[in-house]
Amino acid sequence: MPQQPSSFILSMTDGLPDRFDHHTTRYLSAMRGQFIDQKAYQERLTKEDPLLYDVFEIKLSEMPGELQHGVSVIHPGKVGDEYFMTKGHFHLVLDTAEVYYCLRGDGVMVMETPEGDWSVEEMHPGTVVYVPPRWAHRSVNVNLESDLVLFFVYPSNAGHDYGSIEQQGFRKLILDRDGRYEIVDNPNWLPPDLR
Ligand code: PAN
Ligand code: ZN
Repeated sequence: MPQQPSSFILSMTDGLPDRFDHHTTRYLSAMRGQFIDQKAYQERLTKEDPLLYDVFEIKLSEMPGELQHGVSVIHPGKVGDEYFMTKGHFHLVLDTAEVYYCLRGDGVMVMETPEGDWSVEEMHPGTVVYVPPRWAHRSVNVNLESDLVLFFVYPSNAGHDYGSIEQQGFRKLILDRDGRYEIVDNPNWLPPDLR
């Protein structure tokens, strides 16, 4: 059934929506294999299983033409030198794009095409990031004191392919170096000819 017109409010103080239908939580335990420092990952996990991010979504039909939208909140922290981040994905319908609007905090959007082209866009409150069709995307919180809060919009029929980027890895890692973020080559990245 097509969607009825609707609205909700994003708080001007914390960026959180006053209404949502879906709340997804991703804990450290769900991020096995995502962080480069496996030892630090295991050590942390034996002590605790922190919440890395929340996603609040308004539930819509997946009919082409609808626009899925919501808010993701990536909490501050690191595993080894690597900042807390989302899993990241390609859209299953590869030719679908996404728009992100940063409401709070400081972060980067790490993006990559199936051919291995890459891009890293900085995000601060007010930044709009356009993720073009075909680009995998991952949000990284580079501020260790604050949540990174992002509003996003994408075609409802886009779907999520987590497997491809999980298998090949993102080409670039975002690591903390003396309190600043650095973009570093991922030694485990599989280039297109080796996949
Ligand atoms: C976002 C992401 C959200 C969480 O809604 O799904 O930020 O990231 P992961 O899905 O990679 O865990 C989006 O990009 N949707 O398409
Ligand atoms: Zn997406």
